[in-house]
Amino acid sequence: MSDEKRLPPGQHVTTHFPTLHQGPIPAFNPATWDFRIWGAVEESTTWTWDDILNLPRIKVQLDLHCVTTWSLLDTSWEGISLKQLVDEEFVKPKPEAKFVMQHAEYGYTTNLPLEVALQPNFLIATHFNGSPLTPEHGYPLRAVVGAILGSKPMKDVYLWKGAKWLRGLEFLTNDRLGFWEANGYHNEGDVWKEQRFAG
Ligand SMILES: Nc1nc2c(c(=O)[nH]1)N[C@H]1C(S)=C(S)[C@@H](COP(=O)(O)O)O[C@H]1N2
Ligand SMILES: [Mo]
Repeated sequence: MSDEKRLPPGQHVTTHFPTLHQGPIPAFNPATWDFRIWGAVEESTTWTWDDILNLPRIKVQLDLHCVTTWSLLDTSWEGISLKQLVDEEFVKPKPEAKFVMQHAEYGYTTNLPLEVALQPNFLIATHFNGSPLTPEHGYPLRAVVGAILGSKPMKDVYLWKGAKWLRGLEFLTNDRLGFWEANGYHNEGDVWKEQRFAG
């Protein structure tokens, strides 16, 4: 596929990986860090960092599209697939669970339909391009969402819908707005429809 076709409307290719976030970069202490799963699930769970390291892992290649118009192509990620966690019953959403809220350090949140978070282009990542995440890109754990080159059609959303310094997932029966979604960004954020800002 030509780069042109890979590039959603209004985007341009960048070759470095910019960093974008509100507030400071949090410190990581594996002794106190935890990861919570709660809300519309059969059992709430709290995982330690060791528990996270023992979950099944996959690799995925993504084109990242930031709402501020840069796109970074062919990025390699390694981490945990939410779909796999659900399929293998590490996480059991209730039938009425329809949305997922990502909760990160310092209160950053972002919401997605559960069906999007279960796609192969959504990953709970520990590694970027073969190395552990750097602090500014979300170490130790972040969600990342992008486009998979040549995949079957699926929803591709802007990168703000992947929370860095992720600390938990809350399953929701009704949609709620995350940080940017409540501050003027589009709730769906489809990169091909250029859903940058709320109407
Ligand atoms: N915790 C947290 N995650 C966040 C943000 C943030 O402010 N805090 N910013 C989002 C936005 S707007 C973007 S574009 C991406 C940027 O990821 P990067 O800094 O790794 O490029 O992180 C997203 N995840
Ligand atoms: Mo962003």
